[in-house]
Amino acid sequence: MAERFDYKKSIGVTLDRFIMENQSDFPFATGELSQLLRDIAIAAKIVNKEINRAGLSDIVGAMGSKNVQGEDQQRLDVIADFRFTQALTHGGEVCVVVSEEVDEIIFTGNDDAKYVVAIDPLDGSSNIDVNVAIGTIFSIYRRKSPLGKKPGLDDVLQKGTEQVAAGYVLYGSSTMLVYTTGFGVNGFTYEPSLGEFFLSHPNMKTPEMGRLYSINEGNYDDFEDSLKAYIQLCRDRRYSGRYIGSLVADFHRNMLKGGMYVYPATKGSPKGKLRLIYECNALAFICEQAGGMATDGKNRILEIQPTELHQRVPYYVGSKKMVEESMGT
Ligand code: AHM
Ligand code: MG
Repeated sequence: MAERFDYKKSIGVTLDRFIMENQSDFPFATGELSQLLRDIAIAAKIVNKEINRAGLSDIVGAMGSKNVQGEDQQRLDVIADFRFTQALTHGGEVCVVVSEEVDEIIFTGNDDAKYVVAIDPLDGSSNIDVNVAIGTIFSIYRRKSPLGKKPGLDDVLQKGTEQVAAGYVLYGSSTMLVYTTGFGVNGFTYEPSLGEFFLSHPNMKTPEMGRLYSINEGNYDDFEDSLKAYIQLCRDRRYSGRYIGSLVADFHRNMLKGGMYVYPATKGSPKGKLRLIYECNALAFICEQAGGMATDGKNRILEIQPTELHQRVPYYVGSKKMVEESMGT
């Protein structure tokens, strides 16, 4: 007799199902956060499609196709910004969006909505046009101002500890969406033929100690002496230097394999390069949830009170023991 199929065996958990099943993590949840996460996932699928077609854009452009804004061509980071802001505005759960791509706060007009989103729609600008992995980074906060009123800057300038969820999308050799709501970190891999993200990396944890260090060593001469000494220690220990120059990709690899990413203060950029609200807080939240650590070289990233939208901070993030060692603790 032919072997029977086991119909009870799971065929995989989709992102939508996972979000729905875990909604009960939030007492009194009304489903708005779940819907918001699903909106982000839909925009990510669209952006993923645009990125995959990017190499064809000249060819398609020559065939007369228009992009999202009716123009002949747009840079991918502008397209990504449009797609995410569009999804978050139409979704109805978000009262305010702030984007690394836009100078000012974006009011969605949904003044009854409870959530605020900070997003870097497409990070890794130097890699966008050269077919190297890039990413989207997002943080979700609960608004501070009363429902129904026009939201303001105070709704956005919240410490990272206030995040209710954060995540990133990595457009790499496969596309992944990784997020946390403060109950561990879960990663989903995109299956393009089905148009679905499937749970592939449940309950992600990062090794306590790693052997990878990711830093732009071209800036070495501008580093503080303590950081120079730590980099020298990494070299002495024959750790591997790995630097893509795409934060999400460097972060993701280090989280899985164990390692540390640093964008320090340099003489040219005394506050570092990366942005607290759009890039650092989300990945710090995820890293801590996975057992890692994130600091500005001295203080915990998540406890820094932002004072301006596009504020920069020095950034040390990754395996706990490496970050501690690099801070001399
Ligand atoms: P961006 O927001 O303009 O893309 O800059 C952020 C990126 C990070 O993804 C990356 O880690 C870093 O800048 C690389 O900077 P550098 O080229 O100075 O090493
Ligand atoms: Mg960026």
